[in-house]
Amino acid sequence: MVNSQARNVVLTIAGSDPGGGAGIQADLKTFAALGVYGYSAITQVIAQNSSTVRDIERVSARMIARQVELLVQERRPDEIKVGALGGGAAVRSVAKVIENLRLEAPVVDPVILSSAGVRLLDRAGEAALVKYLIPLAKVVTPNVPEAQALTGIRITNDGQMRAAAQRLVQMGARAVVVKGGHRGGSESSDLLFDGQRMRWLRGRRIAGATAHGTGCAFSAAIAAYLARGVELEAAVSAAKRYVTAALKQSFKFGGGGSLLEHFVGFPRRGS
Ligand code: PXL
Repeated sequence: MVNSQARNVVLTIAGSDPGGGAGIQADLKTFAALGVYGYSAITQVIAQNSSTVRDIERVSARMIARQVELLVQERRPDEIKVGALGGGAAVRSVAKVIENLRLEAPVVDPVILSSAGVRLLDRAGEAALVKYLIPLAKVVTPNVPEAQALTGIRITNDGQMRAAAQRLVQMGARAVVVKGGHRGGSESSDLLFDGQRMRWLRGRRIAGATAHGTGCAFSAAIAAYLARGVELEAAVSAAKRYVTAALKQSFKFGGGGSLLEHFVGFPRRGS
């Protein structure tokens, strides 16, 4: 037995997807696949499978903070990823615990809607995200609908995507990746802005890929690469390559939605 300070530890603070395609479960698989140890604090328990969200029970703001506090007592995480939070009280609680314990600036995936169209953050939560959590973020990773909701900028072209990225940095994020996948078309290109430089991460849409939880895997992978000491731009590029590979290998159970293959390149049973 070794007392291993050498292990890289990433904490995810997010909702539970019992189907394992998104949320906490997707984050933990991503962390494992990328060689970092995963801590996880649950913000909401969601009854869902790969295609349907049926019911949501929020974990109290106090209980969210408690989970984080006890983990941090034992081992301070090298990086933190924040996903679906539910409401304003959870957002404030997460921002407060990060500030009070002087934790690493988080990778914030500003999840508002699930892929099934159900709200995973209410209106008060959106306002709290802008007020308390975006200003703490090391990088924030909205898709196009989230970037529109947070900035009020309508996005249908590259210029508007750049404007939204600039706005999110003005709102206090150190860096932002606006993910272009929801724009449709044959491309799926993302835009990284770190306050200095804009950089397009070009990608092609993968035909027929409908998996939910791509945003979860993407932000979790960014946090994992950062924990391994990779700098931001390289971490974001590597995360995009990881999600692309996981999407190419995605699969379905019966008639459900598709599920990412988080363990790309690992041996497995079944096809
Ligand atoms: O992909 C957004 C998302 C985030 N978090 C949880 C989810 C989903 C989508 O379904 O279930 C827990």
